Amino acid sequence: MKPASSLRVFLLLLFISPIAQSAEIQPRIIGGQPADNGEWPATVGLLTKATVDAIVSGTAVDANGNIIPANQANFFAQFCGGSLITAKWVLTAAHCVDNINNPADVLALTGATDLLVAGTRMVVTNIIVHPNWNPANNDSDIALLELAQNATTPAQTIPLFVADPVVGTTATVVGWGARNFDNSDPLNPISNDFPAILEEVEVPVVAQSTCNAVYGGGITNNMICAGFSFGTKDSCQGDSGGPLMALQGGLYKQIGIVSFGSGCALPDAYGVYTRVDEFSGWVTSFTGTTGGSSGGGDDGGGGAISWLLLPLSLFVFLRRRFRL
Ligand code: 4AZ
Repeated sequence: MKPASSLRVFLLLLFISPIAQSAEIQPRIIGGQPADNGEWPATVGLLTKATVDAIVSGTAVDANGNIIPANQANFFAQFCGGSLITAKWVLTAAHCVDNINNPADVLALTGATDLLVAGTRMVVTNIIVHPNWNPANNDSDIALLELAQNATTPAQTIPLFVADPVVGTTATVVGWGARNFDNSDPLNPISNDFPAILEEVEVPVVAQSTCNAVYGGGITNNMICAGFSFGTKDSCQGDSGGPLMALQGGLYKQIGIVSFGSGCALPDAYGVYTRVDEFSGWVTSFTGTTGGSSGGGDDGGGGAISWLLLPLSLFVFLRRRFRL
């Protein structure tokens, strides 16, 4: 549940050392793989602005006293995920932003797949945490961030599911979160293996009763679980706030928001997500839409980028479909 940015300080050492280069063969995130460039264009990275500023201004040094290059700012500042549901509104988890008093302290990175290469850092003007967010049981783990400007190409919006997804639906979760979880080291289960390139993994939607059986009845109607009884594929720390998505009518729509879990990718402990269709009324009250290219409100820009990206989406879809 804790943002991962502090762990990245340790990662820094690994990242710059020659050992880190040979560690490139490390297993990919909890059962996933790197996304193709531009494959999940609605995905947002939440950045700690102070970290970005320090690195960009050339005043941040690593443990050896070397100045951290500016192109690593997004990588070290990223602490959570999110998704663009209109060009102006980012959906994320309440637990990602409930401790941020000033929206100016966070930036929303749009249009990025590789944190070291591209993306646009957007100013956040407003953080709206759901009034029913309950950190004690993780209920209503949902928040909206308003951007100062509309996100533009190559960023794209994603619509929300407005009805419960069918159990067994194959869903994809993406994020820049931890790629390893080592339960044999309970004091330090999260390795410092964070990717620069967005990772993706497919997990099936799990029945509420199945999930409640392993979480002792703690799964509310505002939550949805995904994963395998035997674990192996999951979201993890740093992925929080990011989208769980599935195809509906040939379009990817968002089912859930990465929220919590008992560890990551462990047997009998599914990933738990905020069930976004329970919040369509709340979302619409701010954004005027449940996202994507339809609807009103601030969505004009979102629609425009969606149309512009149609050929790219088609290309990516065909590549994925036929493994070109
Ligand atoms: C976390 O700590 C976290 N396996 C996020 C997702 C999951 C577990 C932990 C799901 O932010």
